[in-house]
Amino acid sequence: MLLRETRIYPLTDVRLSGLSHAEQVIRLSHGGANLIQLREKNLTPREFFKQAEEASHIARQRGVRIVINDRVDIAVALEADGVHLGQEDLPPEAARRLLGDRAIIGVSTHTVEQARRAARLPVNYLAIGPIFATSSKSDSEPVLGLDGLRNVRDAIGDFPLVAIGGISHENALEVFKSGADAIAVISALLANPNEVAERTKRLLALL
Ligand code: TZP
Ligand code: MG
Repeated sequence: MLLRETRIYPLTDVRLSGLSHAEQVIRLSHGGANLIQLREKNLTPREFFKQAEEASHIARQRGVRIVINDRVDIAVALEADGVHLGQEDLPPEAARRLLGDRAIIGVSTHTVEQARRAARLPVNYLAIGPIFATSSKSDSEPVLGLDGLRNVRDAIGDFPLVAIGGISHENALEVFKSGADAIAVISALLANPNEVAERTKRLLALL
């Protein structure tokens, strides 16, 4: 199963970290991350493609899997391991046709109902969030809290579930206890570029 050996699922953020996608992959993988999502909301598609290409080469050398946020075209062009889709991105069925059976496809959900629906789609995991308040996503939906996370877990049985939004070293364990299989994180790992590997290592050691 996809998340069996993955507890933490870092997302890259060039603005917050001040680092290229490749440099973030290097530091996160030094800390022990084995599944990383390249997320880019500001660069041009061409610039993102170039950075994602470099990051993918490095990831491959290190045995790290790469999931591309939003851009199925870039995932196809790079033969990336997968793609992560929001509620307004390409439908997962279409992404599956483009990427094939072996690709990792994940989908963002924000309510129990969305999660229930997503669990019937051809996807490998659901992300649910934001669990807590976050400043890493400008248009984020209402927070679910740990109760909301538990409700989602109850609604989807053992479908692979990634929790996201405001997850830190302080609350990560609670998030797992409330039903997450893995946690997706940005600021807890990337807020200080000099501490990325160390924070990643420390987070993994807690879980
Ligand atoms: N989707 C829901 S919350 C979020 C995304 C991309 C941002 C998570 O960032 P952080 O810094 O870990 O709260
Ligand atoms: Mg999206």
